[in-house]
Amino acid sequence: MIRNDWTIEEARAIHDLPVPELMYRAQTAHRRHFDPQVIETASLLSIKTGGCPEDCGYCSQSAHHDTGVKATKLMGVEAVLASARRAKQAGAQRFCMGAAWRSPKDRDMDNLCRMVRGVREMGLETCMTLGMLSPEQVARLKDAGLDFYNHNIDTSPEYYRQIATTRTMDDRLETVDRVREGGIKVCCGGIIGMGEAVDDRISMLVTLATLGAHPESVPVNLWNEIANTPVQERARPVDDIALIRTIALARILMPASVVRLSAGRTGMSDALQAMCFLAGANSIFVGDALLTTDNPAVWKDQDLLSRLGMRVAPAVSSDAAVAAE
Ligand code: SAM
Ligand code: DTB
Ligand code: SF4
Repeated sequence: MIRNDWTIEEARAIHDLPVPELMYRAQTAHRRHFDPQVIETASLLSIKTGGCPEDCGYCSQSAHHDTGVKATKLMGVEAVLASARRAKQAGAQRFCMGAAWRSPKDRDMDNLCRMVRGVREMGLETCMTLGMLSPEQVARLKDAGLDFYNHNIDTSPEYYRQIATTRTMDDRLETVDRVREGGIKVCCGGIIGMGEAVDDRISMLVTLATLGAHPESVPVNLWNEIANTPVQERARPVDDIALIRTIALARILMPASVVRLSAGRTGMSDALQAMCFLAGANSIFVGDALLTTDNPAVWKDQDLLSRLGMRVAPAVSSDAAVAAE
C-alpha cells in the first residue's frame, strides 16, 4: 500500500526499530515493488558550474562562499552531447545535467531543449536540475522530452533556514509541484550529515512521503565536505548505522520510489554500500565525478556490483503510479 498520510510519530517508530526488524520491513517493501538484484545508474554532468546567486550553505558552487570553484558559462550543446555519449559507454542509463542557477534564463531555454533532445536520441533517459522553474519553462522542457527533473528539499522544513536563506522550502516545493503538474517525473530528496538532528532526517522524509504523489526518485546524499562553507562548521559525520536507518525509512515510507544512494559514496566501504542496497537503495550515480566532487571510479562500482551478484538495469517499479492509492 502506498500511503501519503505518514505522521512523524509513525516514521520515528519505524526509524527506531531494532535493525533486524527494520531491514526485514525495508526488504519486504523493496521486493514488493522492485527486483532487489537490480541497480539503476545515472551519470551527472555540470553543464554550468559555480557563481550561483543562492547561498546554500553546503554547496561548493554558491558565489557566497570562497570554495575555489571557478564559475563557467553554460556549456555548448555539442560538448554536452559528447559527454552523454561517454556516459552511455560507461554504463549509465540516465544522463543528468546540472546547472548552478537560481533558475534558468529564458535565453538559455533553446539550448537546454536541444540538449534534452540530443541526449534522448542516444537512448538515454534525461534529467535536469536547473533551479526553480516557471510553468512555461516546465512546459518547454516537457515538450523537448525531459523525463526527470531533480529539485531537492535538501533538509527538514525546521532546519531549512540554517542551510539557505535566499529561498524557502515553500519555493522549492512550488517548483516540485509545477514539475509534477507539467507531467515530468520528480526526483526530490536531500542531504544528511549537515549537523541536522535525527528528527530532521525523519521530518525531511515525511515531507517527501506526504506530497500528493511521492517523487519517482529520491536521492539521499551524504554531505560531501566542502571547505569554507557555512555547513563545514556545523556538519557532523553520520555513522554507518544512522545512514542505513535513513535509507530503510525512505524505502518503507516511499516503497515504489527509486531511492538513490547519491553523493558521499567515495568515503563508504563496500560493506556499507551493500547494507544500503539491502536497506532499499536501488540507484547510484556512476562516473568518476558528480558535479564538483568525486564519485567512485567506474571499474570500482562494476567490481562491487559483480561481487554482490547485482546487475545494472532499469529499476522498474511494479507500481506504475507512485501517487497514493
Ligand atoms: N542549482 C540547482 C538546485 O539547487 O536545485 C541544481 C544543482 S544543486 C548542486 C543539486 C543538489 O546537489 C542540491 O540540491 C543538493 O542536494 C546536492 N548537493 C550540493 N552540494 C552538495 C554536497 N556538498 N554534498 C552533497 N550533496 C550536495
Ligand atoms: C542529487 O541529489 N545529488 C546530485 C544531483 N542530485 C544533482 C548532486 C550531488 C552533488 C555533490 C556535490 C558536488 O559534486 O558538487
Ligand atoms: Fe546554487 Fe544549487 Fe548550489 Fe544552491 S545547491 S548554491 S542553488 S548550485
